[in-house]
Amino acid sequence: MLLDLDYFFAQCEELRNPALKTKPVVVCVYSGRTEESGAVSTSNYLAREYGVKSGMPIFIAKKKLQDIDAVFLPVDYDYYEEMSQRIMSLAKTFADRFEQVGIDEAYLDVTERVQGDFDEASAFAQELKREIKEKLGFTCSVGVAPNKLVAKIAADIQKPDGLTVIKPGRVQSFLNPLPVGRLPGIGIKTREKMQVFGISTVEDLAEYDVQSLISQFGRSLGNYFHNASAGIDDDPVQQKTETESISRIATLKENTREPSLILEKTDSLCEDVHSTLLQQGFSFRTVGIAAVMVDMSMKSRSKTLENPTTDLVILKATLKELLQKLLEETDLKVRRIGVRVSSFEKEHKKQRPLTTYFSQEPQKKS
Ligand code: DCP
Ligand code: CA
Ligand code: CA
Repeated sequence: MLLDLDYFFAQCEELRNPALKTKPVVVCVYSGRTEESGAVSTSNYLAREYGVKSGMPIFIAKKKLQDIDAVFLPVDYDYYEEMSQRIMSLAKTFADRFEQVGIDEAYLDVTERVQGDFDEASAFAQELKREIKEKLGFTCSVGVAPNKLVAKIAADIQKPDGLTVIKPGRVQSFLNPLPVGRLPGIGIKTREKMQVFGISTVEDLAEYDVQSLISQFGRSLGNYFHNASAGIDDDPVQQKTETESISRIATLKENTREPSLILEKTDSLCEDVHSTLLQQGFSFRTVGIAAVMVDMSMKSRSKTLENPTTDLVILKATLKELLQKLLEETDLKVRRIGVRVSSFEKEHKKQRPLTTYFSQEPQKKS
């Protein structure tokens, strides 16, 4: 399931002041240069009826709502964050695995709970929506589907307060008529390019030869577009752990660009990070390198692996690859070097939340 809260910032505002509910409400990020400069963060659905949209300059929104009893409010992120946390903690109790993506959105893997039954999943989604509404006062839209990609698209189909369930056998017929721009990762530029090849709907994309897509967009994007058009996505719902990253940084014996000297250090940092990982029962997916150069400037690089791993050999090899790329970007010598792993998943269940280590010196081993 993908859960997305409706007109989130504006709904937060309505909740704290119910009198707003009958008026167009526009939440604004004022840039402070002039009284009206800045952009619309979001608006309630009443304001949207007048053509107000996220990202629109405030003065245009004001023009659209001229002579109308509309309310313009500045963003209050702290308050929205607090509301988000309450809703997400409740939603989390509905999932086998829960992955929040952004302030008002989360994926819930409920496969085990509903034993793979989509009718049951549908009832379960209704129950989730009802609880969020009754306990916290918010409406949301939910998409239920065999994977994250389709669930996300489904959630966007019916808003606000929607529920869209796409059973496995209906994925292709659901996607076919949609404009390609509904697929995540297809923005205006890609859309225009595809238009030239006569691709405007997902069906057009699905029928387009994959090799031609690859030659136009490169292997990885070409394959992604091809799979996405068939509703194929095997990205798992990834439950984030409390610790977000583990990192170690150390000063080199001398300033150098010699890879073998730097790798000696990163290898020992990797070993250190790795043993902490094992103690905490995490596997990682993202590996990063950071270097402080002789002029004290910072350079960093990171890579996200296809699958989570706990393998020290992979960690070291990825670091080596990243170091190479990093050195290609500069002529300066390296002064300090750091290793970071993140995007954790729990390997075993019985872990407690533990400390986060940011930029600590490695402890000397005696
Ligand atoms: N947001 C923003 N600027 C944007 C887009 C979004 O500040 N250009 C903020 C305000 C939104 C929140 O992020 O309330 C969530 O974004 P959504 O895209 O989910 O939009 P809404 O929740 O506002 O509306 P919808 O009902 O369409 O989901
Ligand atoms: Ca939303
Ligand atoms: Ca959203």
